[in-house]
Amino acid sequence: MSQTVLYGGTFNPIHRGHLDICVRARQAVDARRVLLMPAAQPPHKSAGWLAPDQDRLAMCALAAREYDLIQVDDWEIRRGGRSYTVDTLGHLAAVFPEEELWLLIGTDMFLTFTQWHRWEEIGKMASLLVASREEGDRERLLDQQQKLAERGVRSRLLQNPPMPMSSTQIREELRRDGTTGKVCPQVLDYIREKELYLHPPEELDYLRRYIRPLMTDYRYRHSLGVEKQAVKMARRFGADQQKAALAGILHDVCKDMPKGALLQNILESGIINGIDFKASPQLIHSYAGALYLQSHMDIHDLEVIEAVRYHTTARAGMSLLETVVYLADLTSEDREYPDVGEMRRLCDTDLRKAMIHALTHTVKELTRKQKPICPDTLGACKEYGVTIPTMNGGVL
Ligand code: DGI
Ligand code: FE
Ligand code: FE
Repeated sequence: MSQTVLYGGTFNPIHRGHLDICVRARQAVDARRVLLMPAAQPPHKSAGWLAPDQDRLAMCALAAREYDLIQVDDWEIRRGGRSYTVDTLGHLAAVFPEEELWLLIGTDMFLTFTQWHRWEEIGKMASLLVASREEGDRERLLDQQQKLAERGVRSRLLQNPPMPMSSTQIREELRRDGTTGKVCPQVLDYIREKELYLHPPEELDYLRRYIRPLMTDYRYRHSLGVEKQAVKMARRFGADQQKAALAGILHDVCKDMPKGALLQNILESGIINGIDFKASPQLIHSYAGALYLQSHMDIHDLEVIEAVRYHTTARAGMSLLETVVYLADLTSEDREYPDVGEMRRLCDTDLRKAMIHALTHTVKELTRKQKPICPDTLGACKEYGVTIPTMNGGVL
């Protein structure tokens, strides 16, 4: 039987230490391949930037180019949400039925292995290969190895020198110095070309460049239009202009991303919103966008996050910023519909009338298309006294 090693992580970014461990793992078990499996974004807050999935994949591929044995696998990223190791191994067992599988993990993971989701099954599907981070933990590792062996989990400890680098430190170094020696040159080139990790999240000029490759030409133009309109309205009605710009640029950041993975993130985030996203897939991007700001972009300002979350549906009790972003989305310069002129005029003069006009139009459209109206939109309608027509022409 030949040997395959699975090495998962966020690889944010992949660095020389990761590659060194791959080589050692390969040597230790004479593996045919090491599979680098970048993890999808977990749907919760992160500290610092998490580079877009496609960039983390691309950096792994660039780093792996130098090594015949390393292959990059995008399975977890395509799937989205949190991937349990037991599922990933199940997938690999199906793809490589003839292979003996090894799971490459660090010390911390090894010491807490029995807290992992369905760890016994993991132990049946793969043996553990343990790379230690620090010196002096050998005894504890041997002890754990013994305990796990008694419970049927095989493991092997790598003889590796301590790994004196972490992706967190590398990101800090990049922000501070604009460079680092801890990633390979082709990865560094990529980071600098894409300006990953280099900017603080409130730098508007950078954010405009950041969203560009994540969306279509049309969506990009629209996003800049919404930014402009949101800032104009914020100035007029006394909302925070910086926050309006942020939310405006980013409100559709997830609009052109694959919906399956986005939905997976929403479902796992624990947000209860009473929306049937399968029936209303056009609502996914705003909820997913709010999560994305927190998980990828180091943005934790709740006002901005809520403005993104409710930009499609509105809700009862909207803040001024939420109202501005919701209306700016409907009146940016790229929008064309018969009474857009009237909507723009109301957005210049009277937010309340503008909301009534917008909600009336939305519920009419949704009713005509026989689409469900979500609870938040109903809440906003109730607050503004907008009646809901029913299919047969009456009101709800
Ligand atoms: O993302 P944009 O195209 O810029 O605009 P948006 O985020 O406002 O999305 C507009 C879509 O969302 C449009 O197709 C109408 C739909 N929508 C808004 N409120 C509701 C809704 N769809 C359903 N099913 N239920 C709602 O309450
Ligand atoms: Fe939108
Ligand atoms: Fe939009």
